[in-house]
Amino acid sequence: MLYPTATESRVVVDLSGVWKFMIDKEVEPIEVSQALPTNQVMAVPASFNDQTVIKDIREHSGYIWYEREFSIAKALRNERLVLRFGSATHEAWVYLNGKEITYHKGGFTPFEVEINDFLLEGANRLTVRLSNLLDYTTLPVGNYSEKKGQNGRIIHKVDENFDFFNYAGLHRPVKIYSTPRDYIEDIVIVPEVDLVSKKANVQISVKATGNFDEVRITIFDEKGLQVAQTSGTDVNVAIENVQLWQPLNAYLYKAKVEGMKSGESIDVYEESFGVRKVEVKSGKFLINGEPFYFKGFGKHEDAYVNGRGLNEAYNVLDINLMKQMGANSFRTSHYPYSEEMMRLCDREGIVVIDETPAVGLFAAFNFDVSALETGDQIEDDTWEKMNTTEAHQQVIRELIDRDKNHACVVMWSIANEAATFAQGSYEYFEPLFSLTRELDPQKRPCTYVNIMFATPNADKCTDLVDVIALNRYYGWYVQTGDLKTAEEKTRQELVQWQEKYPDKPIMYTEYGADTVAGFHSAYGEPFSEEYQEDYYRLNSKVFDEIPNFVGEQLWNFADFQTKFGIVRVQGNKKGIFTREREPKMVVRYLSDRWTNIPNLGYKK
Ligand code: BDP
Repeated sequence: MLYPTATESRVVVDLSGVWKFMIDKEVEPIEVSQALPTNQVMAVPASFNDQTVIKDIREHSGYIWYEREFSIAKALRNERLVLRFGSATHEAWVYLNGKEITYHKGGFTPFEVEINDFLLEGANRLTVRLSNLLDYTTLPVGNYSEKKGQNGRIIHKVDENFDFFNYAGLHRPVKIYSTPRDYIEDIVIVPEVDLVSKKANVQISVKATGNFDEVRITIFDEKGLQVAQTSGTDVNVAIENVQLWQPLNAYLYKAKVEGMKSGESIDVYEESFGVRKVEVKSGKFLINGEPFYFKGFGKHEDAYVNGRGLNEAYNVLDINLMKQMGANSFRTSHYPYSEEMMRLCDREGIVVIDETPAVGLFAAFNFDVSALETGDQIEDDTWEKMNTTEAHQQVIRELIDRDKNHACVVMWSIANEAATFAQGSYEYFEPLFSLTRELDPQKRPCTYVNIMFATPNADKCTDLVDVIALNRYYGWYVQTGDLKTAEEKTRQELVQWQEKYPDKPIMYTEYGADTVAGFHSAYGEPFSEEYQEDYYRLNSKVFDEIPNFVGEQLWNFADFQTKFGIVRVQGNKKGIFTREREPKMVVRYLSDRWTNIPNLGYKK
């Protein structure tokens, strides 16, 4: 699915701004033929939760309504007009002038609908009903329950089966874009490169809808100079002396795709792309033929006031903070991030592990991992209870459809901390990995992020992954405060993985310790800034001993909001930056380490 941009033939109308807003009390039905009966307002894009200072709204589980009016300029009336949501979290029913025009489930991927047939002259009323409910059929997974309140009103409850606040709303831009009636619907770009001759062969497939005499494709370099031109909907374009897209040294070409009629350009779309090669070979993760070392983070889309809503200034700042530290990558934990962020990463050369919203696929999820110390078997029936296959397939389709052309995306993460140690997990995941590999035109490596219970002996799904991606909390959830034993345990386990899977690269996708900014301890106690630094130092030491260890993405970039719980004080404090992006002490140590580790060739 193409990102909506203005071109010589297309106009984009941004519907961001202040919308009408209403919580659905479910006392009487809402009449979509009428304007929403509310004076409350809400900024879009943003989460609704932190904008009103009303507890009932902040914690509302159930249905909510948004509405605004817009008009379409006469000049655009004869164009094809498409209404597009960057995301609507988690389920959306969309009405235009009182008629339902589309529906979408899944809170982190875009969807769109043609609106010409529903438009009125003058003011048009756009109404959106959202649900933020999550259960065992949705991704993320929520523990859903309901009870009857006063007047028989249903009170919904979602207990997040994951460790971040269930922010919801119109999180990403809502736009109307125009195209001519005959238009370019999609573009798939697969660059292949011979690293020795520096010659690229770029396969470009165009899906054009309507009648064109010709589809013309022109490639431009970064200076705007024409590199190649050809015609067709399935073409191979050669680029000599190609400039590679490298980590932190991005180079983007532009493919200008034109639908032509009688020699005239009717529809134009411009898609940027980078040429780079990603491979997993003999325990290494290669980018452009050289071993890449991941330095970076698990993150969240999370900020004051905006919640999980798009915040481009934060995105730019976060990437600048990463670059200043010598980091080169992050994972979109635990859901697909905004398209704007993915485009920024392409531009900035930030390497991304692109994750689905499959989090919480572990029925017995809580923070008690004591079984790891006692060696007890944990009882788990996740794969009998979960009914997420359909949602999982859908989001894999939508994510690949959206992100397939991004140079920054080097790997797909199919899930975070699923019960891959439990009976039935292989049967659940095998078809999803096959689907991903089949759908991805660039055939990127795939992984899932492994939970601590899924030890080398217990895990049932490692055969499916190209890279072993581990979340480990030795010295935090286990061996709390005992970094000496934590170091031994870390080493012991990593050595086991290395021996059992000598051909698979291994990386950490999470490790961290809650740290209260400004809390110091002469004894290096847990929660202090000293402890956080000691914790990272010990991990680094072990990482450097393991030959196939190809990357460290710590948890988390910044402190973030979670649900309440006795192990959370105003959220998760494992950030190495606070939620305001002030550095904790450890940032100096990590910056020093990372600036001394090259992006390529650290572990030959
Ligand atoms: C892991 C999860 C992550 C949590 C983190 C933690 O993947 O979402 O926030 O641990 O406990 O279980 O801090």
